[in-house]
Amino acid sequence: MERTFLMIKPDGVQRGLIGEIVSRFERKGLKLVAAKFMVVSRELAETHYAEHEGKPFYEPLLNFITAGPVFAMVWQGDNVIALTRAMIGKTDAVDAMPGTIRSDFAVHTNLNLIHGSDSPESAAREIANFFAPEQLVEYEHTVQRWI
Ligand code: IDP
Repeated sequence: MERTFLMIKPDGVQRGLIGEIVSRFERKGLKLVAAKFMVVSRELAETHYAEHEGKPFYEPLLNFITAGPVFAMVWQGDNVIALTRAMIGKTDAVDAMPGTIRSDFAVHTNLNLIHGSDSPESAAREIANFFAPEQLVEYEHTVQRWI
């Protein structure tokens, strides 16, 4: 069973979209494993976005992700990484398919509401950056056999 790290960014929190976005993943049948409402420190932002260091949007991206609270989550399910990336949509809202989170609610590339891990390796790294192992809750998701 695969896990992914999803984070509603400060724009999603400020726009009151936590419930809407979480609801989409719940209705999909994915299993919530951990969640945390928090402000990302500069240090954590640098770690999380290390792959973008040196790019023109790097500094604005750090300023944005630390500008207000985020809603960090871990979700679990078969193919959860590919499924949630598909539900989130392309980075630029202009290219995102209608029905995706970014197409439905975002306008700009830099204010694109949500982060989702793009591979099992980045998911493992990002989950470990944001959550201690004991914060991942183990429980039976009783509807799983119907999904
Ligand atoms: P993703 O979030 O769709 O996986 P990445 O390429 O990993 O996209 O980029 C991480 C984040 O950096 C994006 O979600 C977006 O907020 C920001 N970003 C990426 N490319 C640009 C850009 O060209 N201009 C401004 N911000 C960007």
